[in-house]
Amino acid sequence: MSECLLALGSNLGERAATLDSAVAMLDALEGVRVVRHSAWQMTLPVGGEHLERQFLNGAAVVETTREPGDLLSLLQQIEASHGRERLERWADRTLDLDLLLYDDHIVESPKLTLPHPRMSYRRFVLEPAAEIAGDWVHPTIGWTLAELVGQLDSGADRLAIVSP
Ligand code: A4P
Ligand code: MG
Repeated sequence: MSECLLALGSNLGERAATLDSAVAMLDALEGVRVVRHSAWQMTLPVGGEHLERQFLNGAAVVETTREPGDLLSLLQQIEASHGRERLERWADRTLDLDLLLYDDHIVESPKLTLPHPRMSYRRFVLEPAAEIAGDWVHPTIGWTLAELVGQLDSGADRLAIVSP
């Protein structure tokens, strides 16, 4: 059994209902159990000229017997079933499900990067993630999620190198 951390986001349609429904669909999958999820937080869109509306963001801890690539495909099927269209990158979306961490796996493949490459410096990801998994150590940075979110808050003049 592996433990994963997921990020959820929605900025189109009935956002809270969409995130609730995504959690229920995840939990109903064979070999997947949602252990806990964060509160849903309203956040301002970060980056991307095609992002115009406020997001509802959250995180979930999931136990699974599915392999990482298999789990990512299932996340994409749940996105599609909520009307997610991939017209351009970083566009408004009904549902985004990202795989942030899968145990302490480090993966670099065309379809999947683990840990998620942008998780360590985004407040809309780290705050809900730290709420439910603050002690989880980021496998390449070596800091806990609580420490990473604390770093965002401290405004300290430090730089974390997060990818080559
Ligand atoms: N992919 C590789 N690794 C992963 C992974 N660990 N988890 C690939 C999920 N997907 C992964 O993703 C693009 C490709 O990434 C996929 O084909 C998958 O194989 P996508 O979901 O199709 O497209 P996207 O979400 O538009 O792109 P991306 O790069 O995932 O965007 P981000 O980084 O998720 O940023 N502001 C706020 N406030 N809240 C948000 O939720 N989200 C974004 C999107 C920008 N600004 C935001 C928010
Ligand atoms: Mg995504």
